[in-house]
Amino acid sequence: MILSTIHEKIKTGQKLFAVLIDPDKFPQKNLLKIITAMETASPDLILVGGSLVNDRVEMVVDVLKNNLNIPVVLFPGNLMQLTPHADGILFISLISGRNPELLIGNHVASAPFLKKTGMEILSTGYILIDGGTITSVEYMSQTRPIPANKPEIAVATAIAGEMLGQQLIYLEGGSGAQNPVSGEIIQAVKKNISIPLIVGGGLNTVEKVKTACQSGADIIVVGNAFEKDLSLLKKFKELIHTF
Ligand code: 1GP
Repeated sequence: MILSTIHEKIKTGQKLFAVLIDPDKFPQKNLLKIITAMETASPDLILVGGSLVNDRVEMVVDVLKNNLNIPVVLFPGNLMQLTPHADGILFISLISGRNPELLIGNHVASAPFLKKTGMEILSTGYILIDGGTITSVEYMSQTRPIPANKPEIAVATAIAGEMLGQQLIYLEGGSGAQNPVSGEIIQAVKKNISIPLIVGGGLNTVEKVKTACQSGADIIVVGNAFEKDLSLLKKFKELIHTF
């Protein structure tokens, strides 16, 4: 079970490292390269998802599952990115936004299908924080992020997510964010929830990953940085596991 493994690792003081694969950005040739890099770095989780409709989601999930022994979890940007081949799904409700389709509509539409697949459902409160520029997730979701200088709103949103029964909180700066979620916000949210805290978006240097870890992130998600430099995978893994 993915969630129970997450809890066990956190209980023993570990942080987890999740690699995000966007099927749009990884043609097959790069996918094989990243698989080789993941064999060495061995992240704790692989997330698969992106902003657009992509006919390769299932192929990407299959290639990852056939070559690696790491849980593959869907992180779908839309309903067209669902495949029963994954081990689990971040069943994301965009709780920083007020777009009803992303709060409950898509969940209703996909629930019978997901139930039938038997995959693990990880109910996740997804909180978008302003990362300095308009990111794809902000534009595609048509929701406004929480201002970066309003940690109290991020905290209130995360508490509400936990009270609603969500199992994970994801603080998102947006893929390729100019500024990742600040240490101040991560710390404030972490202090106020008791469920695991995922942080991602714009974590592209050792320093930024370190800040997120030191501030209290339990799971670090990195995607974009590896598109430019695959050697970062091993560096980030070693760093995250020193905490
Ligand atoms: C995006 O949090 C993830 O949803 C990862 O962001 O691609 O900037 O690492 P990056």
